[in-house]
Amino acid sequence: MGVMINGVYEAEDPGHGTTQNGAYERAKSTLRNWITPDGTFTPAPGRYHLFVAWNCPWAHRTLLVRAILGLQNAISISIAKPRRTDQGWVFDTDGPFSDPELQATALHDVYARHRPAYTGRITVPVLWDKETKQIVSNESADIARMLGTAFDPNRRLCPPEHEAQIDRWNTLIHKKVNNGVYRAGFARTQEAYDTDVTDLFATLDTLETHLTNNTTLTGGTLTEADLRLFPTLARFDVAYHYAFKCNLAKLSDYPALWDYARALYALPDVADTVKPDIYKAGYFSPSELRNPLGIIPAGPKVDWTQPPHRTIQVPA
Ligand SMILES: N[C@@H](CCC(=O)N[C@@H](CS)C(=O)NCC(=O)O)C(=O)O
Repeated sequence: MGVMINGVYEAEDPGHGTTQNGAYERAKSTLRNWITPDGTFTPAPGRYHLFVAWNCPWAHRTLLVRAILGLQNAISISIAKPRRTDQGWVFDTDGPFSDPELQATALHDVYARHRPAYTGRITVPVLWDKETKQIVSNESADIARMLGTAFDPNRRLCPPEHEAQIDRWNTLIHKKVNNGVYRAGFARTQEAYDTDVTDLFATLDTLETHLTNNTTLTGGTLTEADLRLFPTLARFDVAYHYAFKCNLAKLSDYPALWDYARALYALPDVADTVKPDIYKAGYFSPSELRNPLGIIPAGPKVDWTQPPHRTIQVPA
């Protein structure tokens, strides 16, 4: 973990994210502008660039919206290497983990290009504006919503009539599932871990019941809420179950959730965003507290291609 202070990247930030009772608190995103039809940042194909890492679940939600809406040509990407270094997220000079847009060697260079005296955490995803050469946003929830609305006038992934329901699912799932696995994995006391792991599995039980009776979270066609749940499900068995001690059950032990996850995986272009070996490399990175030697476990083998029993429709 690291932080940038007045444009200088500091590798060590040992206190990051832990409160007095040992519970993990995620830092708030600081750059939160929006793409709108009439503001500084207008929607235009080719104007924006996303900095991501395959293993980051927050980046994954933005990649899923981009894939489902077919925005791969409209929004270019740079993919950071799965393992962070003492420079945080880094890029190679060429190959799949290089940065074709700014030729940055580390993500902190991108933040420094935005503001030379930047102070704050250096996180993916980052949405970059090639025209004004600045960061639009480093908050994945906002990026997912703005790609799904500014770049799709029909708001297929967030139809106004379902927006309140989508927001309710997003709030629950963010707190108890997307961030819940991190709270369990980063807890520094038994009490904090016990609370978070119990909340996580209680919420998975709720989702299992809901998805036994419904094809998707809103019950109809795919929405943004499903794309915000999926990144945690995609990482669950290969990463969170072991690396974050979320081991009361595996995803594959939940018939409906596992079927739903495979139905999402089967949607066009979604499989291209799922990288189990990279999840393992990232989540089993050397960590003094969780995995000092950085050894990556061999299993488990998860077969995402088993045909699901349900079909999820992408809204036309
Ligand atoms: N609120 C941010 C959180 C993003 C985030 O925490 N990303 C992680 C990777 S999964 C990161 O870049 N961490 C680097 C750090 O905190 O130093 C969002 O959802 O966009």
